[in-house]
Amino acid sequence: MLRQNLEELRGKALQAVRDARDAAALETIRVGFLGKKGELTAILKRMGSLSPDERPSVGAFANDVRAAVESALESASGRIAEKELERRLAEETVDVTLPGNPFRAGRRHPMQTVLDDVTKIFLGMGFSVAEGPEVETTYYCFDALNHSPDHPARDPQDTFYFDDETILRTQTSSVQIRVMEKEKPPIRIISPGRTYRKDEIDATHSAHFHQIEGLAVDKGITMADLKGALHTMMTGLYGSGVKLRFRPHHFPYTEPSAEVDLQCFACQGKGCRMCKDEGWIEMLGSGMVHPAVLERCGVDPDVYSGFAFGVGIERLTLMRYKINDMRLLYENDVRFLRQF
Ligand code: 2NL
Repeated sequence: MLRQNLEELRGKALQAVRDARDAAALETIRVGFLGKKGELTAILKRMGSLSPDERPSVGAFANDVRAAVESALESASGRIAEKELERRLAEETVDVTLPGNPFRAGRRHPMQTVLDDVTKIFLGMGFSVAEGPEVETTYYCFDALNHSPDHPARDPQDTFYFDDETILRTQTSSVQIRVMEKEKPPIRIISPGRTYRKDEIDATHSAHFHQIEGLAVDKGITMADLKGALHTMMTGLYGSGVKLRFRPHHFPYTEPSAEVDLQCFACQGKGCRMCKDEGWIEMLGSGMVHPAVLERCGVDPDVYSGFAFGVGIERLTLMRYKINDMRLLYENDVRFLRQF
């Protein structure tokens, strides 16, 4: 009777294993037949009703049945895993011969190229790069730079104010003031960065632009050092033939002050449309650091002197690549940027 039950159980279990299609179905079969509350256990519980001489052979047969079902489950599980793998391989095949998705590489912005070049040129002359905050106090932008209390640059019409003494910096001189306050000469730094002015936007103006200022303070610095440094910069950017002209000017923070013109590369100074018949193109402002500025930063003007300059990166870039509208530098149209 029990033997017959066991044979039926084996037949049912093996058939179920053959019909199983996935791992979950196999697990259900295992639990249903071999588990603690499974059919085999239920049959074994009835072994007590057998006579002692029947028990060993039925017990052995029960073990055979368990082993047969277990081995069937095991090989079925291998078969199902293999099928699953085959299915996934077929379904997830990658055709490595298909062309890839085209990847559009970007380009270094021409202003970044110019900044990198200028930086390299000045690093070569022993300068280092100093950076500072774009949100500045009126002290670092105006007072420390010797601007009189009624200087027009302080006008809220021209400068972005947050409150009476907090503004967006109008030039990166503020960075250099901070360095002079903290460090003792010799000082040789350039400070590149964003600057802000309330300008109407057109081909040559923007409300934010990029500047590089340079500062050298040491014993015995003269205007000859300024000329040499600027000549080295312009030669590095525009080639060995460049001619510079220093024209007297006025800034509150330098004395003497000079604006620096580059001889027009389009007409070699003869006068053309590019230079508006001037023969020269205005490039930057410069001068010898005003003694009052040195003094306010704790640098003794009787011992030290310094030169400084400020130049727009936009201007340098437009000239270098012969671009006629500054707005092109801000639009980030890749068709434009790809040319450089
Ligand atoms: C321009 C050109 C200039 C400076 C910037 C400077 C910085 C310190 C002291 C003295 Cl800490 N000068 N920078 C000098 C001359 C010109 O910028 O066109 N500015 C309106």
